[in-house]
Formats: sequence, C-alpha cells, structure tokens
Amino acid sequence: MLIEANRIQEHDRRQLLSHEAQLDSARKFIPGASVVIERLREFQVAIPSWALGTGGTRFGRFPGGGEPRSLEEKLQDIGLLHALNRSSGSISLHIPWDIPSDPERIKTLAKGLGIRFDAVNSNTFQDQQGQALSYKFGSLHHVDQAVREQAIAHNVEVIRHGVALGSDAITVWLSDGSSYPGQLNFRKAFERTLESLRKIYASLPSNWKMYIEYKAYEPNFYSMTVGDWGQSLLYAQKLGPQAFTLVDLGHHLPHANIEQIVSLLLMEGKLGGFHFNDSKYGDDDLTVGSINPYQLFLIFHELVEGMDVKGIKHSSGLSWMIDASHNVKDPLEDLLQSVEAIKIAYAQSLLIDQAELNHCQQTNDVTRAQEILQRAFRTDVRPLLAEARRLEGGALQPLDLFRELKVRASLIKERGTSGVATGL
Ligand SMILES: [Mn+2]
Repeated sequence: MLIEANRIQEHDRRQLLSHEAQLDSARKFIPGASVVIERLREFQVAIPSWALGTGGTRFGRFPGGGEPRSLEEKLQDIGLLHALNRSSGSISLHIPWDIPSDPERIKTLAKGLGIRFDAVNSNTFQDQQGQALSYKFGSLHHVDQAVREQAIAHNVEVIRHGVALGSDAITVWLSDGSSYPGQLNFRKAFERTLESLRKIYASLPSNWKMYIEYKAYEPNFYSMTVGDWGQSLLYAQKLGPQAFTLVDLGHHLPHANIEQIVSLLLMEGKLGGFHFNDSKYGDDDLTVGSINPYQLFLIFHELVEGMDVKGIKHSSGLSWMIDASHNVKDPLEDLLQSVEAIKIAYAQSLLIDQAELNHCQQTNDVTRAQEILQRAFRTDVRPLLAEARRLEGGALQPLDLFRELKVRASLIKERGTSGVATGL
C-alpha cells in the first residue's frame, strides 16, 4: 500500500484552519518558533526492521495481522510512516533476519520511498538454523576461540551487507554474560571480548562507525559483559576513534540518571547513538514518552546542550533510532506516537534559554533553574511539529489520517492475518 500525496494534501486542507489558529497562538508565546520548525523539518528517527510486527513476551504473542513478511514489505511500512510524518526516513536492519537477496533492488525501492539505511545490527544472541557452534555461553567473550571466531565472522558479514546498502555503522549488542556467581572470570571475559571487537573493528570501512550497546541485565542475570556505560566506554576508548557507546533507554538499572550519562559521553566525544523507548520497571520497550516524558525531555536537554557546545549537527551528528516492541498496539500507530514523542521532547529542549540557565547555575539559583526547564517542558509545541510536517509534505495529524485511510485493514487484505515478520 502507498499513501498518495493528494490524500495527504486533502487531509491537510481539511485541518488547515484549526491548525493555523493553533500555530498563530503558539508563535505568540514561543520565541524562536520559526527556528524550531526548521530544526524539526530536518530531524529523522530511524525505524528498526523488527519493530514493524507485533512483539510479544515469553508468555505469548498476539499478532494483529498485516505484518510485513519480507524486507520489501518492511520498507513499504516505513514508507507509509515516512509519508505521514516525514520524520521516519531511515531503517535499521537486523542481520540475519533481513539479509537482502538483491541489494540493488532493495536500494532502489528504499530510494523511491525516501528511506536511507541507518546502522546495521548483528545477532549473536541466538543460534541460527544450521549454525556450527552455539552461543549458549556467549559469543565474543566465549571461552572457546572457535565460537568467538564464528561470532566475529558474522559481524564482518553484517558490515559487508551494510556496505552493499549504503549504511555506515554497525551496532553490536551482546547478550554475553553470566547467570551465576563463579560462572565467569570477569577480567578474562572482558579481555576476550575486547580482542574479538578489535578484529571486527579492523574490518570497518574508514567512514564507518561501531556502536557498542550496553545492557544491565537480561538475558543474563548475574553479570553482563557489556553491562553499563562504563564498560561500553572502556571498549570504545580502547578500540579507537571509530568506536562509540550506544545508549538504549531501557538498558539501565531503575532510577539511573540517564541524562547525566548522556552528558558525560558527549563530553568525551563517545556518544554514538540512541535507542528510544520507555519503561516502568525494566527493559519494557514501551512507546516512547508513554511513561516518563519528563525524563525524555531532560535527556534531550543534555543532548542539545552537549551537541551545541561541540558543534554537532542535531539531525545527523548522532544516530537516532527507536527500539521498542509493540505487544498490544498496532505497531505502525505505536511508531507514529513514538516519533511524535521524540520530536516533542526535542522541540521543548530547543526552547530552553541556555544563557539564562547557565547564569542560574553560576549563581546557585536552584529555584529559577528548575523554572527554566519546566517552562520549556510545559510548553505545547505540537503546532510547531504539525507545521514542520506540513511544510515537508506530511500529514498535519498522522495518526488520524492513518485511521481515516484504514491503513491496517488494507495491509491485512494485502498480506493476510497470519504472516509473521521475520525475527519475531
Ligand atoms: Mn537497543
């Protein structure tokens, strides 16, 4: 299914009067509204290929139908999102779930939909059919060199697929760890992992980046070999200038101050990218902004402040990606909500008067500092988002139009109810 431009224009025409009234009022009380709109027009968030189908838990999965059955259909789904919100112009692939049989054809299809290829992801957290050696006790940290070599070869292969599609980064997330005390020598596990990562790093093209994602626990419950930002940063520093830390919002212990982590990684020039989601208890992978939008705003505040100090371009300096799972919502609706939440937090963070905040910090005016942040957070920036979308040819209200056009019903008609997206 494709959403034709005239359907979007017709929707925007119907909404225009009320949109303009809201935009006029927003412009009156938001200084620099035009600059925010311009920034929003550029901002893109990558959609992971595995988020287009219904997720599940170890207890069950309740698919809603019309799931993409191939890489082509995954691209088409992201094309739908991008047509509606003009901010979902890239895809993050997962190998081996998304190996393109014909990279040139896939590239042409993506180009036609205005989609580029973000970081490619390797998978050594599960055994694939026909795989010679098992990752039951880890991959890059495994005690058996033959297992490590197999995992290294897989990552090199992922880079090769990424090069063929025009991607320029690989994200390595390891489930390696231990579930019981005594199972693992921490130091030796770190050293073996570093040696393995060095071999993968050596095969990176010169314009590529390697993102090292950390996670506090799960699937291992006693230790993780890349368990926190400190460990990830150690690897990234030892590997070299093309290696960076990747922050996934769900991969921390409860109450971690993620905004402080972000600030310090940026200071060190080692923040590579972001996986957005939201959580209440653990790695819940819920819709971005659904549980704790204030934390998301505080993170964006540190991101924007830190990027500005370093002269990093907001839209392309870091890799922005959603990494969520949709168990009870339509995946495409959930993704529209997530992209919207990310852009709201970003736009609000642009409203912070940095000079005024800096003055408060220098004079220990704690009360005023809080007021500055919360004034920005409590500003309704949605008319600015809508205007940015309209100017880019997107829908003023993407979710409404998605429902009006009965997109899911069309996808079910096209693909049936029983198809399962690869990787799920
Ligand atoms: Mn992630």
